[in-house]
Amino acid sequence: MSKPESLPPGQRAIPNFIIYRILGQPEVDISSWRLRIEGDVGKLSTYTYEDLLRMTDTSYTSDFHCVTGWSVKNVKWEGVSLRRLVMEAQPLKNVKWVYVESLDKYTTVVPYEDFIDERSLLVLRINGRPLSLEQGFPARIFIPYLYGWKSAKWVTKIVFTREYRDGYWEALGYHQRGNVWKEERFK
Ligand SMILES: Nc1nc2c(c(=O)[nH]1)N[C@H]1C(S)=C(S)[C@@H](COP(=O)(O)O)O[C@H]1N2
Ligand SMILES: [Mo]
Repeated sequence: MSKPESLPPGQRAIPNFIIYRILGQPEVDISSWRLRIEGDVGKLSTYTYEDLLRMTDTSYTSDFHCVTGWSVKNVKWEGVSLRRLVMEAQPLKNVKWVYVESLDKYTTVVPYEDFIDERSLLVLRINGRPLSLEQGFPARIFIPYLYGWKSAKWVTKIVFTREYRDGYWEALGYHQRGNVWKEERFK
């Protein structure tokens, strides 16, 4: 383990997030918004924002790292443990990848074993407040040791699969996993 104050290789700290919305800012209607769990699972499930708020079970402070080289230190993240959502869905034994889709059509892919890491989170609140619209309201993914492009904002769908499929940045050459400590920036 590295010292708590140290950053991963090739990263520098900046005070605030740089907001990215490569496919534009989607409009969110919270009454019709749903999170759907699909693919190779025993149980398809759908959650409303209210459901997820009630399921909030995790809160911790961790740094955020964008592959372009900036990091924001000591961000407080709160939300629902992804492992818990996964266990409710009962994925089939041979699932290897998790494909995430967002309201703006952004997509990304995460190895199943990282998705079920105990720190992996469906984030509902940052720094003590509900996610802002620009930071992914109502929900975004956060996996502390993967680069920020895996942290899909405005998430609507989580799909468990056996077969690897590129998401938006992976199709442009970015890494299948994206571990920040191993500098897995490109394929
Ligand atoms: N839907 C969506 N999610 C996204 C992105 C995006 O453009 N659209 N950009 C990704 C990238 S590259 C990074 S570094 C982070 C940035 O998070 P922020 O906008 O909260 O700073 O969001 C990630 N999630
Ligand atoms: Mo990024």
